[in-house]
Amino acid sequence: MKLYDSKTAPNPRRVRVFLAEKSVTIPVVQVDLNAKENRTPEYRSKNPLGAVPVLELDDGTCISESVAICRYFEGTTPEPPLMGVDAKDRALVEMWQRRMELEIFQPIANVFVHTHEWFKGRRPQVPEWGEACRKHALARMSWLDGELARRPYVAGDRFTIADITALVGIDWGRVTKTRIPSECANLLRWHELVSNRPSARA
Ligand SMILES: N[C@@H](CCC(=O)N[C@@H](CS)C(=O)NCC(=O)O)C(=O)O
Repeated sequence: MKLYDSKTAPNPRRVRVFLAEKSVTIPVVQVDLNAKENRTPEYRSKNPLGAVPVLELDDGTCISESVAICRYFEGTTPEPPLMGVDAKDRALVEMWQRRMELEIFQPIANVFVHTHEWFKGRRPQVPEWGEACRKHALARMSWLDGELARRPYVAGDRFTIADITALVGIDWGRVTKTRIPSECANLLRWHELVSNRPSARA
């Protein structure tokens, strides 16, 4: 099997952090997004949407979508569990993972897509929408700060995929100066905690 990755891109980093937590290493193929290697017919035959990451299995099956790839490895390498341990816990981790994706990661992605030079000529840009998403992301960070007053990690007492999604999204925000507000002491404490895990360097 191999992972189609792009070293500086946030979505593949979610998978790399997940794999590092599981101590799983697999062959990696770097896809150069600047050179539009992800737009070639060959790459699109693996993911018609032309995005990284993609996990290609030995039988040729291609799995894209970061969380779907993580789900595969949660099944093949259950320890340590990163997506919940029983029915209730799995549902709660999924709830928090989706909240982190929809309310933190995606708005921060939208700031980048709609305001950053890199996407000029690649996607239609609506800078006003980018700024609205920045406001939304900052408001959601304040909300998350309140949640983290009650527990160490996003979904409870244990590090999970919800922390990975939030960490990668928040780190991505640096590129567009969408940073954790200084008054968010709990979120800053959490960010330091998860950034100090060896997996955060993946
Ligand atoms: N929903 C997908 C998003 C994948 C995605 O948007 N990947 C970005 C890199 S972070 C990409 O390949 N962008 C290249 C492009 O849009 O040209 C996932 O969860 O993996």
